[in-house]
Amino acid sequence: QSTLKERLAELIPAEIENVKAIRAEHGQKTFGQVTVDQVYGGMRGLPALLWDGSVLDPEEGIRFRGKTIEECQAALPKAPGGSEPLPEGLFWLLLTGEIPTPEQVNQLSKEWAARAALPEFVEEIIDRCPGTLHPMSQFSMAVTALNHDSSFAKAYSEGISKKEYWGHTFEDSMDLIAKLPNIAGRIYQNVYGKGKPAPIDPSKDYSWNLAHVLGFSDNEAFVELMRLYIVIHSDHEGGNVSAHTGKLVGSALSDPFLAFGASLNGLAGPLHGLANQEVLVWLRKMQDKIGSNASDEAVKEYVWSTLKGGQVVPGYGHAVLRKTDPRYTAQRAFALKHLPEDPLFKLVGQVYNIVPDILLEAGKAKNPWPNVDAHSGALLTHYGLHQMQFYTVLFGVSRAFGVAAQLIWDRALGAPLERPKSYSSEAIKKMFANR
Ligand code: AMX
Repeated sequence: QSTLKERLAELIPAEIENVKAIRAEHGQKTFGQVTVDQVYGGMRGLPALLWDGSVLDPEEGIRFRGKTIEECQAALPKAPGGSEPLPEGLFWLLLTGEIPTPEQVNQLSKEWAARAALPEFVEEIIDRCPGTLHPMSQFSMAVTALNHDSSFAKAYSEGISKKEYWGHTFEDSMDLIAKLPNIAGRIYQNVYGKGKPAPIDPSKDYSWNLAHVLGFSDNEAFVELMRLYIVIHSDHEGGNVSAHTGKLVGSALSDPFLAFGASLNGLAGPLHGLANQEVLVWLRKMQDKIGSNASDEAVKEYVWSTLKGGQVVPGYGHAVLRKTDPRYTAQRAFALKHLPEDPLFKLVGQVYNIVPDILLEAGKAKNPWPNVDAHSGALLTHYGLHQMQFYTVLFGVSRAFGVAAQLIWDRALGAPLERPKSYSSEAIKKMFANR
């Protein structure tokens, strides 16, 4: 059976031809107009990027290589005795569009475990960070520092042909993904004062090892949660801040460590990945103010006070989605199976019944429904991972899968430097003065 790299090497020539054919036939056609409002409005809806791993439908949500989350749950290989898909298989799917065999997935688990060790100086960087430095800043620093051993950067400086870019990008991407559990584990154990992370077990899968370095691998349900968590957080098409940043920085031929380090800095923003931390902070503040088991009326009043204070309700709304995020629904299904009586899960459900109507009544948000971040913190808290500032790190570990897959394809397809056009307000005024 082929390895992932061998399979990719087989697929790349045909995809290069496919892209050539698309461009020959459709290259001069237009998607439609670009309005001045889109330039001022965060480029919402502007077709501008190629992204093969996943496509986001506003009504239906994400599909990974054409497959919904439920379809991935059904089709991707599972761990022995497990029922959630293994992220190893998802990475294979993102890269190739194909479902791997259990042996191929097993081989990826082994390869990642073999590549997991961190250079000593990276461990020292993490160890020297003050516990008060946000885990996401520590995370991006450590990932950026891995560029020290980048196969791509080394080969590029020695002079390689463009045809060889993807192979080195693949090697770096495999190293990147493989090393993330050790980085995350080290940050977690340092910040929360628990000693050093347990060693990676080469006989186990990636998610088990992630749970292990955090100190939760003896809870099989938590390990299953990590498998589902990584899969659903891995990729959300190309325009979101972390994905687009990785692609943009990679387009300068910065290696995958530099590119993904930049992604993480974007993910660390409260309107993006940090929202999973913000949701828990918000729920805890609510409980402090109105108590646990509060009435619907009290919750409504708290939601209104958030909006009246000029703040967003974290975990709700989305730049593309216009329905409940299927990533939220998948986590809800997990909670109903594993922790139906958990009080925080019940509060998340109560909030779900209340917030959309209020956001609709307030009349600003284009999407009143919950996104992925409205749910994840409650699940992590249930298993004892209650350190909210750490939540976005887990999002980051997952997001590497999607960003890395696209970086490899970008180099395989010879994607050029990104360089869109910007205008000043003065220039825009002049341009449209007589139109
Ligand atoms: N609570 C209150 N107001 C909200 C809101 C929310 N959850 N979602 C949107 N709005 C407001 C916006 O702030 C904006 O107000 P303004 O006109 O005064 O600037 C108005 O509604 C229109 O915004 P929009 O077009 O509906 O959303 P957007 O595409 O500009 O932004 C997002 C999308 C996610 C940033 C926004 O919905 C938000 O801030 N949500 C809360 C934070 C959050 O959950 N982020 C995580 C998103 C998922 C992820 O990336 N991990």
